[in-house]
Amino acid sequence: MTNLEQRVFVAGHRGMVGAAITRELHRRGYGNVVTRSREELDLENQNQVHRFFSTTPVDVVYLAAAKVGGILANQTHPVEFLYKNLMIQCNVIRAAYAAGVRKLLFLGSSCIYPREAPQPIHEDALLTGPLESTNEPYAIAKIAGLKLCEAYQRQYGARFICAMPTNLYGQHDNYDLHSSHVLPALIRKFHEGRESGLDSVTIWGTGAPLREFLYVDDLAQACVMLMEHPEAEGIYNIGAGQDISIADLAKLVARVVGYTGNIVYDTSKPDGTPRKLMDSARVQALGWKPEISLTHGITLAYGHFLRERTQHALPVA
Ligand code: GFB
Repeated sequence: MTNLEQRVFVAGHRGMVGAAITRELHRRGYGNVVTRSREELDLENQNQVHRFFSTTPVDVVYLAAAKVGGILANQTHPVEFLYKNLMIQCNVIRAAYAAGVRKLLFLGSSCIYPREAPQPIHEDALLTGPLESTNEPYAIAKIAGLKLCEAYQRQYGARFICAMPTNLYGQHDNYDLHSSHVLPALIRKFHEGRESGLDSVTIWGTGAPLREFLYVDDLAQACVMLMEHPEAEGIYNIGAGQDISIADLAKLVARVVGYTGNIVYDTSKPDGTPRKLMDSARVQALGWKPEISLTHGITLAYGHFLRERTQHALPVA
């Protein structure tokens, strides 16, 4: 069977990452991509997940379904970030293996690495020190998922590999200011600041933390490449290779959006980890590299924001 003939299940196809992977699969000519909405299949429900895999032929799984959110959502809903992610990944990984799936990609996050990990962060830094407290429950769930994949590989020889992306943004991002990540939040805040003629827009923390941002379509290309590559195994960091301070990011987003007022810092909000730049040499050695620059990516994301805003009125902040 060729790659393009494989029956591919993308779990979480309505989320930003799952949607980008689904687009990338279609772009490459995959003809048998299986998706299920949350209403059709509740991935937190073990019985439903087992029934799905025992009745639906699947060769390959992309596990992009997850409870995700920005720094404040992580801090205020630790139960959901820990519990939901553990349930989804345990159900999908176990049922997929039981049904004969031998190739799976598990999506994690750069926050699995220790807060003080040497920069750029290599895959070997995993479990070498304490985690950042604002997202520890989410990180622990993702580390558990990664270890479950490693265990299936070690015990049963399954090709369950793990992609650990840096901070992502792009089409179908979450623009709800209570739960979003920084980049979509800045797009929305500066857009609304410009529209309303505000003198100042408030952003969180000190502006000093450094973050690395990758456009989600670049991630999707890396994911499909990893699943097609005959030698890919283990954990792969997937990042853009450069970081930027939140203060400089804010200036860049304001410029793309056309906001010219002041930027004010609310230092009662958390900064989170001081820096998390990833070493992505492992995935690059297999032939992947990011193609979308930060400025171009923000321009693309702003275009999607404007379209998504017109199509489905965004909730008021
Ligand atoms: O993207 P973000 O929420 O998450 O925040 P993390 C990154 C930085 O941007 C923090 C600052 O220093 C925030 O204080 N920031 C400034 C803002 N203004 C805003 C704003 O309006 N909204 C938001 N959200 N941030 C997340 C983890 O960490 O990264 C997740 O909590 C996940 O678990 C994700 O790993 C990739 O980068 O700090």
